[in-house]
Amino acid sequence: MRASKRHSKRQVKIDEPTHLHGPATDTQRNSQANSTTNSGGAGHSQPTGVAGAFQRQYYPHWVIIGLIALLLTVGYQRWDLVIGFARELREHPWKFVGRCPSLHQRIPWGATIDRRSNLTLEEFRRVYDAQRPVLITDVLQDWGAMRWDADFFLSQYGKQRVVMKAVEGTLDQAEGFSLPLERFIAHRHQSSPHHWTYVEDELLVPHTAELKKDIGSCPYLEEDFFKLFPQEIRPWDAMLLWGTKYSRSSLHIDPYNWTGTNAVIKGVKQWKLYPPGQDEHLYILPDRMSGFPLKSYKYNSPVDAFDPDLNRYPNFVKAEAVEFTQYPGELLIIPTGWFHQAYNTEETIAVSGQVMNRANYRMVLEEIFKAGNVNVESLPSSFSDMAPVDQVRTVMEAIPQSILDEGRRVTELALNQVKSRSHEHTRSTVDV
Ligand SMILES: O=C(O)CCC(=O)C(=O)O
Repeated sequence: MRASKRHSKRQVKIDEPTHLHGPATDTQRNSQANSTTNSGGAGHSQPTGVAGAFQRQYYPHWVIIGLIALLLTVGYQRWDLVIGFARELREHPWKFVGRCPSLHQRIPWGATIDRRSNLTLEEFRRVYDAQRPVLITDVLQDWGAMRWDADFFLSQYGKQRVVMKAVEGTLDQAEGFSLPLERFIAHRHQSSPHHWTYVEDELLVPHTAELKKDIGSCPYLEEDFFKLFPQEIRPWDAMLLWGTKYSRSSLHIDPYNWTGTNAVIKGVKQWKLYPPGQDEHLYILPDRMSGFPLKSYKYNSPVDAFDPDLNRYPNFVKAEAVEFTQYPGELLIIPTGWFHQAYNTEETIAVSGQVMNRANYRMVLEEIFKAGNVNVESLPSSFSDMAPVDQVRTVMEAIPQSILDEGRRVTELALNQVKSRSHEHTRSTVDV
């Protein structure tokens, strides 16, 4: 639940699971997807019917494919070619998606994810950034974080308080706690399918210099416009995710609809990623806000994709996901607009982050506008002609002082909460 995370960044909102966040409602998410292709500046995107747009766009390709198949079978009796093509499409659907720009967001059944090494920045931007998820396999090896394990945390940071989610039953019964990390470590082997715990803490790593420096760089994520945000409202950028076997996030889109990253240090994660345009099958909880000082809609599904209650959520069977496993040393980059949920099949330590760059900044700004943080009318008329960085700077300058003040207050509160030893356990409900 990165949910609280990124924005929350400042508030150790124990009552709001840090990952559970989710990004936008149907129309909103759909509009994000739409704005990927929108040439207008932020604030000019059209928040309507992106799902329909995708369907309209991909339909002609299937007509063409069908005609070719008909020609080959009827005209030339080449069943072998047709069967070979169908097999290839089933086994390597990404290949076909990659060749059809309008299909980028529409994933055929059985699709899985590309694992890439030696990827150039140019190819990352052209093929993946804000379009398709990707697992990068050759970046984390240089990160100091790869040495992190239970002994390391226990000896160095056992007394530090962290935010943890605990479930007895189903995901929607999650409760939040703040407790010393050593208590989680001591009990981390005690889990079962309906009894598990998950440290989802966004403050420990960013506020501990030695841990922070263990988070290395990634050539594809260097451009990050979040660095232009005033400190008070800038999302924390390294959430510690340490879960027992069976632990999981909620099904959500990240705050501000940013591009998310997830680095697995130890353990194994299973993922379900839902391409945009399927909100109607995901039962997105409407009109929910993150609670961050820089407001953002929260796009969360109440469905646990790894244990769906189909009596309550029957349409969920229609949702198509890209499913895959992530191993230690792999960095996942999740495009803006994709609902996602992770499931730790064994005890797993990971770090998540986010990025706002040339590929997704319009969607992020759109979320900031939608949530009513900035008076869009007050932006200069030249706004949509400005370079991306200038647009971001201009919006940041338009953030009201009251939001910055609130950001400062909430940040201090969160840090004090983390430092406080007055309560061994602080408990509250987790809002999936
Ligand atoms: O690894 C996980 O639990 C999922 C994290 C996630 O989705 C997020 O931080 O947004």
